[in-house]
Amino acid sequence: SDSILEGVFIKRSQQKKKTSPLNYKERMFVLTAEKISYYDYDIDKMKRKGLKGSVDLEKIKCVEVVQPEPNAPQDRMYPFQVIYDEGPLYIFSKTEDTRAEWIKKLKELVRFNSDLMQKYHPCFWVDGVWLCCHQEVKQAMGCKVLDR
Ligand code: 4IP
Ligand code: ZN
Repeated sequence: SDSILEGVFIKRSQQKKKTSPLNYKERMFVLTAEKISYYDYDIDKMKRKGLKGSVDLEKIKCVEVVQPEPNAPQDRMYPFQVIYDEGPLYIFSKTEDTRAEWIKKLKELVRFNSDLMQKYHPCFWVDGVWLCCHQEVKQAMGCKVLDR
């Protein structure tokens, strides 16, 4: 269906397997009423290439900002998280305005989802630990209450 928002962002690998690497890739993100998809992106041709992944909006439980990493590089200053059953998808915007626009639109689209989270983790999950609360289980209950 029609795209609502499109943008080029950096994403962190979701590390769906214990052996998955932690890396960052530039991807073209496309938001529709049904899902958020990300594609390989040809910078020179400014065109999207192959589909790399997608998340069905109905599976999303939370969309929030993330505290940037200490000493974050310039292109990873404005992270946000899309939480669904697989865990967090971390996306990095180059500007605060673009991040705010995406979060606002995503929240609108998922606001009637079942199982929206009451609590979330404001910091990253890195190397087997939540940097906010130091819990060592990826599925651990969030440590900060969401005020909706
Ligand atoms: C890949 O690393 C890419 O970062 C993938 O991102 C990512 O998939 C993989 O994580 C990770 O192993 P290599 O390219 O070095 O193999 P992309 O799909 O954007 O290329 P995700 O799930 O983040 O899309 P796992 O967890 O899927 O293995
Ligand atoms: Zn936490």
